[in-house]
Amino acid sequence: DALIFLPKLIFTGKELIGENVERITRRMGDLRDVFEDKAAFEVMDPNLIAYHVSSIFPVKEGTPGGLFMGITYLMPGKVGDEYFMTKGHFHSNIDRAEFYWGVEGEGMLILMNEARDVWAERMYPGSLHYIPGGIAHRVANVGNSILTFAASWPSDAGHNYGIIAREGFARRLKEVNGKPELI
Ligand code: PAN
Ligand code: ZN
Repeated sequence: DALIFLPKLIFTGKELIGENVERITRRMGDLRDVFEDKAAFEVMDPNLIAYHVSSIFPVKEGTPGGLFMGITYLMPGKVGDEYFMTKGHFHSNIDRAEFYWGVEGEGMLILMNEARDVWAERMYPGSLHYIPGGIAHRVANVGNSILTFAASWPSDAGHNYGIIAREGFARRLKEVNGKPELI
């Protein structure tokens, strides 16, 4: 827990904490739909932490024109031959874009358009990723240490997890001969 930095929001000269800053934790038990290997998943501790997200909300969710920012801390590990990864989502307002940038560790940003074409970008400290509107996004930790990345998205983007929970991504990132490969 000490590893997890909770940002402090400096907003027009005032320092705000509490209702404007939130930390959520996702455990293995929250990621039932994510992994393909159900047998490997079932033997894992459902309380094991997969990731934390510390988010900053300078304005109310849904406000047009504002921005949010969040820092995700994704643990290393695998379920079968798939790396620990985020749930992944389209934005509810599907045309809303987002920036992701790598802070520490090694990851792969997995992207899918509405036609279900899938591709991936390597994440590393200093990597910057522009995710256009209409693109579902998910991150896998392909290293042996915590993967930290930051994100900024419009305050009226919203999150649509349903499509990905039901249909997944059209390709899966797996470890093949010790290396990540989209299959
Ligand atoms: C990110 C993600 C964060 C966790 O802040 O919400 O990395 O991933 P899931 O939300 O898919 O579980 C973002 O994309 N915000 O829009
Ligand atoms: Zn997003």
